[in-house]
Amino acid sequence: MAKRGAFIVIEGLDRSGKTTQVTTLQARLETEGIPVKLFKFPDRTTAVGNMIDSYLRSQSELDDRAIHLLFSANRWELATTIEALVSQGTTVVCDRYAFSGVAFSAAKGLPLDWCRSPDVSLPAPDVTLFLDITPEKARERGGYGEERYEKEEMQRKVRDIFRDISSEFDKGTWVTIDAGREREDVAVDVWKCARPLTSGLTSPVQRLWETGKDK
Ligand code: Z5A
Ligand code: MG
Repeated sequence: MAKRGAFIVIEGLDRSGKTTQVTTLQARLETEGIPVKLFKFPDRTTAVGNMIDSYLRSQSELDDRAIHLLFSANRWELATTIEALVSQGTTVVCDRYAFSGVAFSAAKGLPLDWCRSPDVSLPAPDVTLFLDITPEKARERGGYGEERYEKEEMQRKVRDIFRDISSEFDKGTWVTIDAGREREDVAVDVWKCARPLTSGLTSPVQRLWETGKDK
């Protein structure tokens, strides 16, 4: 049976080092000769992504539900590409995904189930590596920037919701990594989790949240 690539998502709070770690993982996979493609959500380069970018930089206002649906649409517009790459044997590494979508919108007060629904049936990651960091540690990394949501109170709420989301997954598909350490130490843990998946998988890609609970 032909083997497919893995779908690996790195999630986490602001300044937890997601972009640093996806880049390091991509380089490591390339060194090992494993075909890899990186995605980042929001993907601000698409038409939908442009609207999201403008909202995040407070250059436009949108209803909370409208922006939530745009974040989801931004994933759906790339879902087929992700699935095709994975089925051709490429490992896809993704910087944020639907879990950020749910966590940030639910932190604004939207119901969790409503937040989840537009992302139901997206390709499900084979593993989600959640980079956990305290707001205090995150602040040490240069403080919060200018964008919407980059406020400590918001980040605390988001962290609590990520905890709730993680409890729905088993330990094999959701791994929490202490991201308050040195870059290299975090990268070692990321690699430990990613490596076993990169020798090729035979199981089909699952669909996110289709049964209500992911296992
Ligand atoms: N959002 C949403 O609401 N709904 C959705 O569906 C999605 C997203 C997908 C923009 O996301 C906002 O969109 C985000 C969630 C919301 N709002 N917030 N907050 P984004 O992904 O575009 O945000 P970003 O600015 O790229 O990521 P980030 O979270 O701020 O940073 P990061 O990628 O986690 O960290 P980093 O860029 O790798 O590192 C940050 C700094 O720390 C940098 O100077 C590094 O050199 C340094 N760093 C990294 N690792 C370490 C360690 N281990 N030690 C010390 N310093 C470190
Ligand atoms: Mg980033």
